[in-house]
Amino acid sequence: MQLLSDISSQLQIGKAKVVQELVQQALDQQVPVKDILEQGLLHGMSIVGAKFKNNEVFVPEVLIAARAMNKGMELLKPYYEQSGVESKGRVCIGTVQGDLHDIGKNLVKMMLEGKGFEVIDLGTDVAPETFVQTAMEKDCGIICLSALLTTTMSAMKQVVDAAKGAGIREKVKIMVGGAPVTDEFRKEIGADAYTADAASAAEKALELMESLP
Ligand code: B1M
Repeated sequence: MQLLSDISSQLQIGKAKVVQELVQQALDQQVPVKDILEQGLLHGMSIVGAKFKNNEVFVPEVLIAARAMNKGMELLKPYYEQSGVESKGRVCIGTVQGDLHDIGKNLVKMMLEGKGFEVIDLGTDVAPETFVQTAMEKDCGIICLSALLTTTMSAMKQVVDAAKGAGIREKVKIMVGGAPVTDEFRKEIGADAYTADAASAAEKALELMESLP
């Protein structure tokens, strides 16, 4: 569909305002929200990612594309929200220490909110102690961790260890995700769940919440 491919190509050149306008047009034309996200925004971002890898574009271009992606996502957010849904519980989410990538984390947050969770967003570059302290103070049933760099994945284990150290490991579930993360890695570090995408993360969170003591 031309409109979706326009969203993708305008995102790739970082035209945040145009992306927002096109997303709004697509919504007005009743294009399914899932298609706008996957065939428009995520498609554009994956092309930027491939070009970044091949040194065809650099950090500034990626940053402006990411800003356009986040702007587009803002308009989709209300469509994932459910009104009048009873709270499914509280979770905290963040990108681990040393890591500034937040698009995937924001998507997971949006999907969790869509399922009725109350989400505390700690942002990016979050210290292990901050996750644990927040979970304790705000009574979060799940800590959600995102990492996009192979060099920052190890910070996920630090969160698991910090939760053990604080004596809350039995009371809180820990979910991990992000492009370099795998289920094997999840097992290795002793986290409770791994999912490959944001929609499955929200589904998994519902299951985990039900299994809490
Ligand atoms: Co960065 N970067 N980046 N970057 N960047 C990657 C990740 C990289 C793969 C690009 C590449 O070289 N091929 C590479 C990592 C290589 C590696 O570690 N193996 C890389 C690098 C090297 C870097 C820098 C080191 C570059 C530099 O400075 N030389 C630097 C690091 C900065 C830092 O974090 N300390 C850097 C910087 C940046 C920008 C700031 C420019 C920008 C981030 C802007 C922002 O996020 N606001 C950026 C971007 C945008 C990317 C790429 C192009 C796109 C990432 C993205 O947003 N994808 C990325 C290349 C790529 O992925 N192809 C790349 C879309 C997003 C929806 O996907 O986050 O994977 P993702 O989320 C998915 C799933 O993973 C899952 O759900 C989402 C889908 O539904 N998911 C979860 C995510 N979290 C989850 C949590 C869950 C469950 C599922 O449960 C809790």
